[in-house]
Amino acid sequence: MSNEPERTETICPYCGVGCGLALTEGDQEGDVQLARWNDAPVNEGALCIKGGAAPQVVNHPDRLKSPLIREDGEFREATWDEALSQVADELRRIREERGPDAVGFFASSQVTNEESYLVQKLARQFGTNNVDNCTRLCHASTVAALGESLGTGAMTNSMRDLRESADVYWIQGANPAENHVIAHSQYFRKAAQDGTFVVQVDPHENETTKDADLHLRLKPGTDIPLLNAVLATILEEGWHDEEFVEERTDHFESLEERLADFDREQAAETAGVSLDDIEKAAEAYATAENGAIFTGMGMSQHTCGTDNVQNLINLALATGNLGRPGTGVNPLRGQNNVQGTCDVGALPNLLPGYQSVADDEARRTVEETWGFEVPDEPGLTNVEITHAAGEEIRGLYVVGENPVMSEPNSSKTEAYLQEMELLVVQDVFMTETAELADVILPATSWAERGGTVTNTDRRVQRMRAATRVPGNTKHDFEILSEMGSRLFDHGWDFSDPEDVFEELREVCPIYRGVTYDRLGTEGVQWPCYDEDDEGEPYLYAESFETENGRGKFRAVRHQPPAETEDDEYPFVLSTGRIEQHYNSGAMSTRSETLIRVVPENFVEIHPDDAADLGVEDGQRVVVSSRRGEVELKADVTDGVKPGVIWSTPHFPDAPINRLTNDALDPEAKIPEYKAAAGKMEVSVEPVEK
Ligand SMILES: Nc1nc2c(c(=O)[nH]1)N[C@H]1C(S)=C(S)[C@@H](COP(=O)(O)OP(=O)(O)OC[C@H]3O[C@@H](n4cnc5c(=O)[nH]c(N)nc54)[C@H](O)[C@@H]3O)O[C@H]1N2
Ligand SMILES: Nc1nc2c(c(=O)[nH]1)N[C@H]1C(S)=C(S)[C@@H](COP(=O)(O)OP(=O)(O)OC[C@H]3O[C@@H](n4cnc5c(=O)[nH]c(N)nc54)[C@H](O)[C@@H]3O)O[C@H]1N2
Ligand code: SF4
Ligand SMILES: [Mo]
Repeated sequence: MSNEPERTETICPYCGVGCGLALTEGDQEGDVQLARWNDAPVNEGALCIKGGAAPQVVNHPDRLKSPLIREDGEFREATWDEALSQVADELRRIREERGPDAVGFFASSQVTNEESYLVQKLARQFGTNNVDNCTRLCHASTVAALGESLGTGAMTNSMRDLRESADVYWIQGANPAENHVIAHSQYFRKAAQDGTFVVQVDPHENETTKDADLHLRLKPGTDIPLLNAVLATILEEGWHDEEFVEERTDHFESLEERLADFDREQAAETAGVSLDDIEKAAEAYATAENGAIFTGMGMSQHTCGTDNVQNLINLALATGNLGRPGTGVNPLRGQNNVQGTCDVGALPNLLPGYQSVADDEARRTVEETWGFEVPDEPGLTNVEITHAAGEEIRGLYVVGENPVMSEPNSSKTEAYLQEMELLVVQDVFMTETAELADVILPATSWAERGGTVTNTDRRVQRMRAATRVPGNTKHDFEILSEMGSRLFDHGWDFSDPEDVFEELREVCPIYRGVTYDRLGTEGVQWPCYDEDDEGEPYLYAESFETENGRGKFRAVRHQPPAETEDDEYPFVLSTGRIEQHYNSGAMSTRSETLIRVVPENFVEIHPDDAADLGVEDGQRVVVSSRRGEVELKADVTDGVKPGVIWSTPHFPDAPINRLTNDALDPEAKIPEYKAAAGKMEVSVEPVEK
């Protein structure tokens, strides 16, 4: 290593696995090349195609290089002083005219803990709890259910113990082989090869299916009846763990009552899965020594998302599969720092460390450090903020999110954002959202700044700057500090990210024992309450983090999606991810490698349905819903269930969110991306292959 002094170890900017990689600076300023970091704690040098291609987007010609201000409908370059002053003046004007709750703030899961911490501090010092992040579109329902029933909205276990100690994996609505590629290849697939029995509950056939010993291909949106049939089987056979239920849980009777006389045949039929397979899956999980549950967007992104995840918690509690290595309920978190962005309080109802804004004592302790009063009413969520544009909400400050592409029913999102009196976008690229902004603040990218990020198994790790792309950009940390200093007379005098982290530790109990020095190369897994605390690879060994320390059952019942198929829109339209692209495509579609491998969006349809419609593989089709239409390439495959059509949110030139439904889960306010009613029609000539 000593002969490569310029090697900088940092963390991949894409997904929440948190793989370490190294960068070296190229001949030209701003260019970086990939180098291996073979003892990186999570991945030991292995990277997926996205991680390997990540350096390509650092010095991309599309990078924003100067602050921009909209004047007479056109953007013009501005100085930082002009741009920051304009934003601060407008924010103040809106607050004077309509109060602080007329402004919303979106924090980013693509920036560091320190930076998202500053976004939520900016919002709260401004006087509002209207601050949220992409987790609302992602695992909001999971965080809500886990928080309520177990106490903490995070993975209960870690990749390492899940690889070493689990006898059964129950993977429902998650596709780790494509979306958490290195967690899968380095940990979960190895376990499967060594004999861990894999149950997959997913309508779709995908890379994860290659490991599945049993694949329950349910109809989208029928997870509750399927799991109720699993639970009813377990209770009937006496496979539940009575001792665990008695000693560590409350409200088991709610489950017994709901499942007494439960019609399992009917539930299996609703789900479109054989009862025999359901019973086999129930037996495998309930009789295993250690069973681990994985959950993802297929569960969370429904109007019944919170209840979906609650039913998985019911399953783990009933069988005593919590509090040991190789067990638990494990949401694989999405973006590189979505876990951290939630941990540091960029949420409308929660302060740093998941303390409720309504909790007087928690508010008092943070107020002491911050020196200002925090509002005690939860704020609006991000989709609620967008939808209140021009009415309750007049200004929006977006850091590192692309809601025009990522929120549901996006033609409406675009129209709403145009109603804002002030739209500020702080990003690295001119995104579809930035196009609508009044002021654009150009940030440095992942390879150009330092700080900490927290991965899916709660591991806080350091990111480090390897280069600086030429141009007039600033770190998110600097932009936010300068904005804070313009708006407020105290609390924004930070010299560097570590300075911010020191303040974060004071107000965030689960991070209190973490210091930059302690992070070293291994990082630290929270909760870490003091400097002698080594952190926790798995949670709840002794008790849960609920008020009385006991886990909570809550029985749930089937609720169909908000919009179901009918004569006019006969398909279930579902959306999800592919290995080679990432979220709104802002970064991945700018990577030469990734766009070469998968150049455009597509829609999957089952061969029987394609034959009925006269659609051939590769043909251009128009897919539509009650909200809009998009032209796509048809991919005829039996990987998709009959009656379902499936596409991705990754491509700006074929934005599937024009079609998705903006109905929300009533509790977690997450949109139903996984089920809408759609139709398909043949469009123009077949495309060249
Ligand atoms: N390659 C890649 N990796 C990524 C991302 C990316 O864009 N690309 N994004 C990151 C982010 S932000 C996130 S949140 C994670 C998400 O990672 P995942 O949770 O794996 O995300 P999805 O692919 O959206 O959906 C997961 C699975 O849910 C299934 N599903 C759909 N509807 C239902 C249903 O009703 N019931 C059940 N049981 N299953 C259903 C889908 O078929 C799919 O296999 O990935 C992260 N990693
Ligand atoms: N149909 C459908 N829609 C979905 C989903 C789905 O499954 N189906 N999934 C949902 C989920 S799980 C998620 S998480 C959301 C994601 O939604 P978004 O968070 O809106 O999408 P991203 O593309 O990840 O946007 C990240 C933005 O951050 C910018 N960025 C990158 N690095 C930096 C940086 O260092 N500083 C700053 N300031 N900006 C930076 C990127 O350029 C990009 O514009 O999409 C949701 N939308
Ligand atoms: S698995 Fe995730 S963190 Fe690891 S290299 Fe791939 S995208 Fe990056
Ligand atoms: Mo996500």
